[in-house]
Order: sequence, then C-alpha cells, then structure tokens
Amino acid sequence: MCISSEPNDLSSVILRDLHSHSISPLENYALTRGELELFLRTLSVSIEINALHVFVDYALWSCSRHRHLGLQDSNIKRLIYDIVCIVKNKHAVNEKGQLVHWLNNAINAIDLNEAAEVPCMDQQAPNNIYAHSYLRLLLSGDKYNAMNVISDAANSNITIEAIYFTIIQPVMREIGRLWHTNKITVAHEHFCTATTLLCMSQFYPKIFSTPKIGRKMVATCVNGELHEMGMRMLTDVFELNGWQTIFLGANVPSDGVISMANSFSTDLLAVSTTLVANVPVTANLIQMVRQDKSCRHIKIIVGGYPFTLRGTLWQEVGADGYGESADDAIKLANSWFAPR
Ligand code: B12
Repeated sequence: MCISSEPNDLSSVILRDLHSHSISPLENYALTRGELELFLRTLSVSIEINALHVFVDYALWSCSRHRHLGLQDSNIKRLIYDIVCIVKNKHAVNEKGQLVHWLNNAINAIDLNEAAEVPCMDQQAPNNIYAHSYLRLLLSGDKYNAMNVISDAANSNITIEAIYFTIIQPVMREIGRLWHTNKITVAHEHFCTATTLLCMSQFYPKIFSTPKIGRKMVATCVNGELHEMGMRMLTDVFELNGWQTIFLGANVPSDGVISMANSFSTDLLAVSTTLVANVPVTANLIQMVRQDKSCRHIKIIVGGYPFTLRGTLWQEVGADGYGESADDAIKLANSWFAPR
C-alpha cells in the first residue's frame, strides 16, 4: 500500500498557513471552510498518488461550480496561487516534489477549459422514456407519480438491474449535474434522493427471496462518505445473485466495519468511495482489515468515482479488486468464490 494512513498532512499544513497569512477563505476564494478543506484534501491525495489529472479534474469541477454560481474562476486561481506561495516558502511542503509546477499546470487547465455541459441522460439509451418521465416528476415534486413510473417499469418486465442502471442511475447523475450547474437546490436533490431510495425499497420482497449460494458480503461506504446509493444498488444486485448481504450505508467508522465483518463471518467486503478526499480513509480501512487476524481471509473490492478516474488506485489502496459497475463486481466476486 502506498497511500498514507495518516492522511491529509499537506492539506492541514496549507490550511494552517492560509490562516496564519490571515487569508480568509470566505472573502478571498468565495469558498466555505468545508469546500476549502475538501479542495485541499483532494490536492493532498492527488499528490500522494502522483496523479495530476485527479487534482485538475477537481479544480475544473470547482471552477465550473463557481461559474454557475455567478462567481469568477479567479477565486479558485487565487487559491492555487496562494498555495504556490506557501509551498515556495515552506521546506516541508516543498519536499513533495514538483508541486509548484503541478499547480501551474492546474491553472493552465482552468484557463483552457471551456466548461462543457454534457447532460448525463442519453436520448438513445434503453428505457430513456421512463428515465425522462421519472426525472420530470421528481423535479416537479410529484412523489406519487414518480413512484408509479418505477412500478410501471417493473410491471413491464424491466428487470430490477435495468431499472437501477438505465433509469435511476442516469437520473441521479443528471440531478447531480443540475445541482452543480445551479439549476436546482440541495433541497431538490435531497427530495430526489429520498424518493428514489423509497422507490428502491419496493423491490426488497423480491430481492431478498432469491435462493442463496452460501456466500456473504458486507457492503459499506467509508467514514466521511455520504454517497450511499451506488453501494446500495450494488448490494441489491449481489442479493439478486444469491449472496447474503449486510449493507452498512453511509459514513461508517472503520472499527464498526471490522466488527460487522467478523460477526457476520463475511467472505467479501465491498467498499464505496465517491470523493477523492476520502481515498486515505479507504486505504486506512483496508489496512485495518488486513491487520485484524480474524479478517485476513476476507477479499476486499472497492469502487466509486476515484477508482474510475485512476485505474490503478484499487491496488494503491491495497484492495483485491475493483469494479466500475455492479456487473463487473459480481463477475469478479463469483470468480473468487464458488457457491457452497
Ligand atoms: C445524491 C448525492 C448526494 C447526497 C447523497 C445522499 C445519499 N443518501 O446517498 C448528499 C446530499 C449527501 C451529497 C453530498 C455531497 N455531494 Co453529492 N451527489 C449526489 C448525486 C446527485 C447522486 C449520487 C448517486 O446516488 N449516484 C447514482 C449511483 C448509482 O452512482 P454511483 O454513486 O456512481 O455508484 C455506481 C458506481 O460508482 C459504482 N460503485 C460505487 N460504489 C462502489 C463500490 C464498489 C465495491 C463497486 C464495485 C462499485 C461501486 O457502482 C455504482 C452503481 O453503478 C451525485 C451525482 C453523481 N454524478 O453521482 C452527487 C455528487 C457525487 N456529489 C458531489 C458533491 C460535491 C457533494 C458534496 C461535497 C456537496 C457539498 N458541498 O456538500 C457533498 C459531500 C458529502 C460527503 N461527505 O460525502 C459531486 C462530486 C464532485 C466531485 N468531482 O467529487 C457530485 C458528482 C455532484 C456533481 N455533479 O457535482 N451528495
């Protein structure tokens, strides 16, 4: 494993130095303290895994969000310049190598970037009529008819997997894009998430009644990670494929994950990470599982946005495998474990 389990030293050094220069995040960068911390933690992780593109991806995302809020790119660029100044003056941070060169690259990328706004829903994709109706009803706050769309899809013999991955997933990603581009509020997004989780619950009688193959999975999001729907969908697909599962949900402390893995005698631990800033916590959880004698037999699969962004990251955090989709994950798990 090459990711530090003492994460984000660099981000705390920079944060401390910004404060000691009396630079107020709110006034200078139009960022909240939480957003600034996330930005610095993403920078810190990107440096640690030596992946400039991971940081540039986040810097571009931040600028684009700023633009849609009516703010200037210069806010984020000023933050990067201030970090460059701190880095130039600080030996400890400078040891991190080509950081200044890197940050300049990020600024160039921001200058070149023409905020592409690509919708997440494809008109040609299967079941797109259901997906569009579902999105429209969610956005208009019509919970009852939104739920009816999902029930109608199920009654038309569309499989649960297809409902998840051709209707719900693209709709949730589109909702994220609409929030990012400031077309809907966080409140809209919360309503859409809550309604979607409710829609998924109607499938549980079917999901839980599939014959079991004698294999077990514990599924969790790492501590600090609130995005749970992807992991929940994946867990449901494992149940449909005969696995017994325990879904722990969002934001689970690592010692609790280990305790559940032990008491459930799990074969597989599936770990979901959406934010790059949470990669060190993921590496740390995996390290703790490896060090726990009673967990040594457990295979660990990871997934989520950072692993898609960097194809080798699953190895760097010490996992046994990675899946971009539920389909990949089930194939990999079934190649590791025969039914018993
Ligand atoms: C709903 C949502 C939230 C909800 C989550 C509620 C919940 N109960 O889950 C809340 C409001 C909490 C939230 C908060 C935030 N969010 Co949010 N959120 C979303 C949104 C709209 C949908 C997420 C979702 O359900 N997607 C659908 C699922 C099915 O897709 P998925 O998660 O990618 O999962 C699939 C794969 O990744 C993979 N997979 C996932 N995990 C695993 C694990 C394994 C083992 C395997 C094999 C595969 C696998 O398989 C899944 C199924 O196909 C996304 C938009 C998006 N593009 O996803 C933004 C999004 C992820 N959020 C974003 C942000 C920025 C935030 C906040 C920082 C906002 C803020 N300023 O507070 C916070 C961070 C909170 C935190 N600490 O985690 C950004 C991330 C940008 C980035 N580059 O990092 C996104 C992309 C929105 C956007 N377009 O800008 N969010």
